[in-house]
Amino acid sequence: MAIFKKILIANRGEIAIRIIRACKELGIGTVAVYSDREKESMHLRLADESVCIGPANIAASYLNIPAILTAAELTDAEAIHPGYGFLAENPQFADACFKSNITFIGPTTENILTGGNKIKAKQILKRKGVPVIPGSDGPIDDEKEAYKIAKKVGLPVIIKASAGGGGKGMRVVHDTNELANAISLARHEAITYFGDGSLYIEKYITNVRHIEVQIAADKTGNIIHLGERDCSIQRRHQKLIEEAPSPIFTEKLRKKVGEYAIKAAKALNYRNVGTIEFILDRADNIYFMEINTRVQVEHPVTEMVTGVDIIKEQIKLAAGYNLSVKQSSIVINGHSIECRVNAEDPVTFTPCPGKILSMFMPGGPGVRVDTAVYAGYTISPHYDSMIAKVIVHANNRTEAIARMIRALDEFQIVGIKTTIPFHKKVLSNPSFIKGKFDTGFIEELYAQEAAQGTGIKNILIP
Ligand code: MV4
Repeated sequence: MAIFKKILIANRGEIAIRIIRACKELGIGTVAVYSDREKESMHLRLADESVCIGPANIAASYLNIPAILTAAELTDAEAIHPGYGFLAENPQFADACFKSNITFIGPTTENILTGGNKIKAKQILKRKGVPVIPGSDGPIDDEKEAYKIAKKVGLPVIIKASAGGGGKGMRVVHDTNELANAISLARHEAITYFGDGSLYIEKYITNVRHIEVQIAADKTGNIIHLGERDCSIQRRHQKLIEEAPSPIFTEKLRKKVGEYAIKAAKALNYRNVGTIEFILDRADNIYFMEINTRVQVEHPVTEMVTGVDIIKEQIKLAAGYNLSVKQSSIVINGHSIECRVNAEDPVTFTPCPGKILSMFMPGGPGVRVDTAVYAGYTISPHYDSMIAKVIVHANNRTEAIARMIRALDEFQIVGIKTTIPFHKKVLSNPSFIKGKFDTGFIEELYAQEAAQGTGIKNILIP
């Protein structure tokens, strides 16, 4: 078996560059794709070749399956890495690659389909003994059925779209009077956004932490997990700070959740790299939530604490190699934190695209910056607002926090607003420092400050 000679990267920004870096270290040629208004993008300069796939409108370029397959055929690329977002979890794309005799660097089409069908995934895992949240065992047909389940599991409950995920198409219900309305609104949303109105209902668990486990599986069915990431610091389902390991995890809990993740991957006949998402309640109960069938934005924190290059491993697995590491040699070393720096107002989170006039990037011991921007680059409103990931690694969480504050202090960006002041504020918050937070932390912080009338603006802007 041989590694690929050439890979096309069907993405842009920092993740395209992250993939190009892995390819270069593996001796693989790279093809970048870009839209016609992106001639200044760094991923084009770093790749061996580049192909324009259409106009800036993402539907016509980064989501344009025929254009991307044509680019791969024209350049003789043997495989396509989709990165995250865009076509990464599109089963039609994975299937189209397969039919064009191009390797899709990711799991099987079947894995992607199951990951996108939350009802089916939950049913499979429940049968195999992975803990799931009490609720409907399949899709709910009407409010009568939903009412029965709400009575059984107790209020509040949550209505979720089977095709949803990442917080889209969900509705929390606190009173049975609201059930009928919530179902019809959720159904309408699910049909509009996902083209599938299937809904399910669960007990709504409050004050949860978002815990996800990185897994990797080879074609022989060997599966390993690389420990957990705690992604509870988020706002409106947009993750802002992630860390590994979780500050509240014990070795015992890690072992348990790791075993659930491996059990889940086995049950799904999973291949390549992926993430099993869980929620952890205040009593340390852990429940399966979703499967993410892609490499995630926050994968670097796991790389820092395990020493495993997840992208290189992903490419090698797609080429047919077996896992390069055994579970017994995975050790969690120190602590890693990632801050997503967005081109947004640090108070309102409104996107602020524009030109970076000058910039200085942090460095020094234990600091990694994954980015595609540079001084003189203009951030386009066509793409998402994440412009850099600052990742630190240190011996322990206290040192990692100090290192992140130091790195963000060094980071100079002139010309656009960024979320750096927001991150500095969270990193010095006593509850964050103690590791005492849940997915409601950011919203609560903002509500508190509004109530105190301190005006977060005055605190945030130095
Ligand atoms: C839940 C929940 C509480 N109870 N389900 C949000 C995104 C999707 N992955 C699942 N989500 C949740 N599902 C039950 N039954 C709370 C959330 C949730 C959440 C989960 C992970 C990270 C952030 C979150 C923020 C709000 C709600």
